Amino acid sequence: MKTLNVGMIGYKFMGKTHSNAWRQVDKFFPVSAQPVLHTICGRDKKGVTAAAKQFGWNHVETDWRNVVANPEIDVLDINTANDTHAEIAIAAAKAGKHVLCEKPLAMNVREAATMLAAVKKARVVHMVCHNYRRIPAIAQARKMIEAGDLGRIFHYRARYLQDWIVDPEFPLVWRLQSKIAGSGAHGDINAHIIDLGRYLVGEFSEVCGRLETFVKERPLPGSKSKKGRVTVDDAVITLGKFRNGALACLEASRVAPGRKNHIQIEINGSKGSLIFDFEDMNRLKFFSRADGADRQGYRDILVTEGVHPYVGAWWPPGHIIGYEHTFVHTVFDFIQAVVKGRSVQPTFEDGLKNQQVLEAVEKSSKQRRWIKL
Ligand code: SOE
Repeated sequence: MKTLNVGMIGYKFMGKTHSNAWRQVDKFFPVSAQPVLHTICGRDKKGVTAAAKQFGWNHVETDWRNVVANPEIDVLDINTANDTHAEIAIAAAKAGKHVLCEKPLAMNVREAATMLAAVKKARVVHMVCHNYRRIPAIAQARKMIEAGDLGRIFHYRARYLQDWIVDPEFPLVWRLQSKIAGSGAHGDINAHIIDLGRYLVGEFSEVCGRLETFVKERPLPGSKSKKGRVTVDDAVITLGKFRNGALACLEASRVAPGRKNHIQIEINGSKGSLIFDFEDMNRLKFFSRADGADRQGYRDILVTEGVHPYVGAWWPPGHIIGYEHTFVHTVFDFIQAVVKGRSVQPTFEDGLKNQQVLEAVEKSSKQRRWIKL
């Protein structure tokens, strides 16, 4: 197996989770095939140098263009703010690099389409980091749905709630500025449960939604007295219909006190139901109507057996894994795709489809009506 040199742009929160993943993924490969942490890039020399030391990157850059131009680098991992994804990914594709990009893929549908065209033209491997797909319990849920264990799907119910901006004094960071982030809770976390809906149930055919900004002004970063306008949503609700007829009900918020990173999913079908709760992410609850009437009830599947997706590479049964492993699985699948020359989902095409749903919900919110996809 060829050894790949990895370049990474961005070193803050997502950069940390990805750096950690690139380090830990060696567990999946023989020493000779382990990816090399070649270069990490960030605008602040001091910060990025410290990150390189901490995570074991060999080189440091402060201009992403130098990483893209470096012929030694095979794959690029983009963890920057949303408004730079397109420019970097397109340049990387043109330079023949395989690209893994954080979500949301782009600022809007037009940008996502341009990115998809660029990676297709360059024939490079492209993947969006919707890491929650790679929770073993979620991958197991998909296996069970595909196997028909739930029968015909009627409902996809998903909530993604956080509370980190509930304090009105929380500053106007980039994630709260539409010019940089595109949207708020919508693109940041609703995008994840939209992706999981597409992964587990299928394509959306229609949506209706409402975005809301409760805190309209916030202190500018570094200033107590000056305030700026919040230009993204704090929360969003979405109703939807899938092409296969199932109904969707989604809720995403960053102002839900007590909810730190709460993701709950319930899927109901003609034969049974599945429930997933991220705070108990090694478990899947399954109700089967095929069970005898005298013993019906939700059963707990502890998704830690060697037969479950991804779990074999980790610990013995019952030894649970966590959030960081979802990124390890993501970079593992990405590397496998690069080495084997095949594609890996979610591709930029999935990123584009996600963006189409996001945009349709925004349109629906503005126009107060259902929007067809
Ligand atoms: C911030 O809201 C954030 O880091 C998201 O950007 C991630 O995608 C999510 O996993 C956790 O929260």
